[in-house]
Amino acid sequence: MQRRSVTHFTLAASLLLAASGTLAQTKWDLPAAYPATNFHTENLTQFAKEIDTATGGKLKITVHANASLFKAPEIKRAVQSGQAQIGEILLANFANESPIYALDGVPFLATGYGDARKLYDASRPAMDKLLAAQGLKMLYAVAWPPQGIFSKREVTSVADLRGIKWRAYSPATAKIAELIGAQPVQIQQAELSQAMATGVIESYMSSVSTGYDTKTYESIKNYYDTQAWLPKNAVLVNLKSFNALDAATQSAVTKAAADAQERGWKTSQEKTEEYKRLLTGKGMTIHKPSAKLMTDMQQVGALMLTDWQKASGAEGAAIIADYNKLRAKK
Ligand code: PCA
Repeated sequence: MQRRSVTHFTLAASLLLAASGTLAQTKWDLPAAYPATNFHTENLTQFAKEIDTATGGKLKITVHANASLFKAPEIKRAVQSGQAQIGEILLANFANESPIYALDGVPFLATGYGDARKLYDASRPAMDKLLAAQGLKMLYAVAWPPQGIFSKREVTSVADLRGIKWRAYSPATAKIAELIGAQPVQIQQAELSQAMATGVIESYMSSVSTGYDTKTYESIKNYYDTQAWLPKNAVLVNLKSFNALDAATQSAVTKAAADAQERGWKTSQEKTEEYKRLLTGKGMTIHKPSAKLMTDMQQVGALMLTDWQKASGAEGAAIIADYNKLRAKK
């Protein structure tokens, strides 16, 4: 008897608590790999804030910047396994899992923001299918600025890069090293400053944004603006965690994600010029690559595209066909 009344009381109390919303708060951890001041991370912080506001504090997302919670290559696995509910990854890092991710590292397929966006749109259905099969859902993706070459040495053709210590951040950037005869070393951005300071690397391909964030100008003075491709960061959520949210919270997340995506692409493009100015101010020379360097690099891109087409088969061909359709529209 005594026992039953306690049970009733507990039940009534929890119903009351649930009704007032105090039991309904959800907390998510969001591991990210880039510094808090990077434009992707700032965008994530705003995204989290907007969700907090829109849900009246029901969903709280904590952004863990600079690979402080998980290292860059571990973030995807952490979200898949539910160790983190949401996370930001660099799609190209997962090229070995599927050609759909590898597409994000193919040089000279899409070299400006307009084309990069079209390639993203064309790849999104295949990407969504792949992610769903892995228990994940993409909330949004944003391009990095175009990729160019940072080098200690002045470079007029890829022959000048032969034998050089080259930092790679993805399978594709390691493949480029292999094709040009450089020596690749896998280093994520969070460890890049130290690798340069200790002389572990003397060149790498990335964006002016990363060049600035990692103070590359302190050891490397040349940047060749090859505008080879624009890899993307993507914000992924664990499907179970997302499905556990009520409908109103889900739509608040989706809405904030759509806004973050538009804001992110715009900021990325606008900041490209600003980062060039900042790097120049710090003593870096932004070079227009020589015609020879460009044709050499384009050859590398053509080889990598052929490999990608072989690996991706009919699914890849459909993406490229959609991409070309979007480009023809103008
Ligand atoms: N910066 C990241 C990936 C692409 C980019 O522009 C990096 O260098 O690690």
